[in-house]
Amino acid sequence: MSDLEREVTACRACPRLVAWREQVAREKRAAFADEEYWGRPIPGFGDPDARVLLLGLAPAAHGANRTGRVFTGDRSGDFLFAALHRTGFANQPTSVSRDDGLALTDCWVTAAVRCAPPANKPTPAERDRCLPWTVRELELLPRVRVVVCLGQFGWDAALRLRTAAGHAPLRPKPRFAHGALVDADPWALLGCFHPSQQNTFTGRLTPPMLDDVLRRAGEFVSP
Ligand code: DU
Ligand code: SF4
Repeated sequence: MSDLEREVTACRACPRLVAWREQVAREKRAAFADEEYWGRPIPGFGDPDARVLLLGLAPAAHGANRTGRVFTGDRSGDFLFAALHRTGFANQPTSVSRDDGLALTDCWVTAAVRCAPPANKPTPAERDRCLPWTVRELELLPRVRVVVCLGQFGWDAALRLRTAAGHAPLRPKPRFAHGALVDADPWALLGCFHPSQQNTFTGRLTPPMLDDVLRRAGEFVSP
């Protein structure tokens, strides 16, 4: 575990989220009653040499908050890791626990808020409090050249991340859209609908659509 990982997983800065992540970890969901929940902040995961960064919203209560790995253990993650495998970024199509052998190549996955929020909705204060962790994470990922922003929240988080890291605001403010690509220094933004069930069950985001975005990210960094 890196120093940053050690520090972030000990963070207790947001009282509401600390209470929620720990309550969920105590009460559990019946299907996971035998499991020890992680119940702490979730560090990012992947290849430290990654040129592609995937930026999500926040851990799911019974997904990453249970397993301790970003996007791991829920349907959004199942959808995402299958796509990462099809497009060559992951060595296996599933991610089920912190020690399941998953390895990513040229890709790092993280979330803008690191603790599971009630109703998947962090407050603006919680969102802003967590941002410096991602700024520091980016400092440890010097090769990142494109950020795949999952949903409007991921897109806005990426814009905040830029300014928090000392880069000038982009004018006019780029608007989120699925497939929107905004090249900028030091990294581009690439918009993608979030692989949440409300998008994947309704067909708003299909596997080919997600594959296409991930392939474009790969082509962007290796033209
Ligand atoms: O709160 P806001 O004005 O929507 O800005 C959010 C975020 O987006 C801020 O960190 C700067 C960035 N941003 C930008 O890049 N370009 C703009 O024109 C306005 C805001
Ligand atoms: Fe700390 Fe982020 Fe969790 Fe808030 S959401 S307690 S800042 S890790």
